[in-house]
Amino acid sequence: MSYTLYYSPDSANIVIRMVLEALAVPYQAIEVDRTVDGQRSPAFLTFNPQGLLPVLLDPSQSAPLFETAAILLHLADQHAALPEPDPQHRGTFLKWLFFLSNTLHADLRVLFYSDRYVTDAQAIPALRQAVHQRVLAHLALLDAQIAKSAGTWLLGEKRSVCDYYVAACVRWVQLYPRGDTLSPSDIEKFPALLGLLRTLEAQAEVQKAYAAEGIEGKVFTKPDYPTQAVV
Ligand SMILES: N[C@@H](CCC(=O)N[C@@H](CS)C(=O)NCC(=O)O)C(=O)O
Repeated sequence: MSYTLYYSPDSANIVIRMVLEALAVPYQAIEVDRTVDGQRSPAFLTFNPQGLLPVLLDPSQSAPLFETAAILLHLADQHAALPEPDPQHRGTFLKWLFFLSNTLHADLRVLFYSDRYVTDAQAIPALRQAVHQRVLAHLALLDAQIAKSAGTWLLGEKRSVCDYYVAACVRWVQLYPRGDTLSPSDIEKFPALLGLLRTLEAQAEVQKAYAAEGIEGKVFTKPDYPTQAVV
């Protein structure tokens, strides 16, 4: 059995790719261009009617998977890993995964696609300023949770799909939208979160996943743009 991941460099697919690498499961990756010929093509819309990346094909499933958190939850469950099943801590896993998806990541989309959230482009700088404050508040919550839960991973001693998701979000908010981002010094205000990012960016699966999308170096704490255009 082999998964198929549809991707564009540094898009949300990178979270799934890191997890596939961490699980050491076979997968093929198919690049999709970010235009009407790619992501908005009739063929791609049959995979995800929203026209968004990522999409994962799992031969065991009746339909393609979309939505980053849904794919992460599916992979964690299918492989009984990241985190290993633990009924007592299932609720903690779910609540942070959903927080990342419907609060942090959703706010990042307002930053990246601001023109879709205003009727007057002049409103964009103020909107982004407000969303940056929200994102900083979200990062403070995550920092406190990491510090509380033994200081390494979001859920405590066990690494989970949530850690890869957090790290990618923190990377993106330092890079996108170009010219209007948080800076590494903003992230340094959150020592436990910074520790997680440093630990994670040194992991082989993370370096392998990013290298496959043309991205190298300290991908979370000193992020740089991929060689190809994104977002
Ligand atoms: N809620 C979606 C958001 C995914 C998302 O924002 N994907 C971006 C790439 S990082 C995308 O496809 N953007 C194109 C668009 O919004 O038109 C998820 O969690 O998968």
